Amino acid sequence: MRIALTIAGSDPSGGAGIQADIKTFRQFNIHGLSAITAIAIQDSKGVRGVVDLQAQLLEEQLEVLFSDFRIDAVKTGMLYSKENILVVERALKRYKVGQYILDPIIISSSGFPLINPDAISIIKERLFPSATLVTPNLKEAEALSGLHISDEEGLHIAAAKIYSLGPKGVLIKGFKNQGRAIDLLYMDKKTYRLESEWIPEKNIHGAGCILSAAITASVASGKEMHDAVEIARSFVLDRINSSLRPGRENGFYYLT
Ligand code: PXL
Repeated sequence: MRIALTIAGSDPSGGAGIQADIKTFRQFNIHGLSAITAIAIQDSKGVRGVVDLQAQLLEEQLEVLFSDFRIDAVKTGMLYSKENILVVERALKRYKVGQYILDPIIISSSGFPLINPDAISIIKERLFPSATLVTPNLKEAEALSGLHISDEEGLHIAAAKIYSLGPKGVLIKGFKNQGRAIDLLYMDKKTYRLESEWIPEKNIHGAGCILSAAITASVASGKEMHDAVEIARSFVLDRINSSLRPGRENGFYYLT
């Protein structure tokens, strides 16, 4: 049995975070473990608040999980605090994690901050060098690189700058060009331009979490990174096409 661990926040509305990761792992026949970093207060209209847990609580969750299970891949989502980041850094080193997918969660689709501002430089410094893949969306890539991305050239420059922080690969998601969605995968000194249809008019919640969870599940089951990214992209595209609005009115679309 292949096993993946997500270290992330709880989204009680069931669209992103831990809940989305576990559902996605299941869809890839992977046994999912989870360690909770923070709890978002949210419904289908967006995040209303976030409360982070004590870092010691995270440390204890990780200690028992790593001591019992042979974990094939780890994913981090919302870590929120500097203290949580330092706990994850220690665990990754102590338990020699081979495959680590880092989704650098900074802000929710509804615009709510999902990391303490003082923790952004810490995550870059302490966790990026251990990551097999970092998966920022366009806004996160701008925040991490300090660059404004306005064209595909800018996308390449931002990817190279994030790569220089030490991860083995960088996937920047969601650049829009002439009605197409362009993702850029930068690894092994190569860039791969991944193109698909842009699905307009839908405000979607959780797609980023599900993409990185699907990549994590695929590498946990033994896929190479490039193949894992391709598989995860088509999985998410398919789920976006069948997404639904579970809330009462005018809320986000969720990937079912
Ligand atoms: O989609 C980013 C995200 C990640 N993790 C949690 C969230 C959200 C967005 O709402 O709530 C827990």
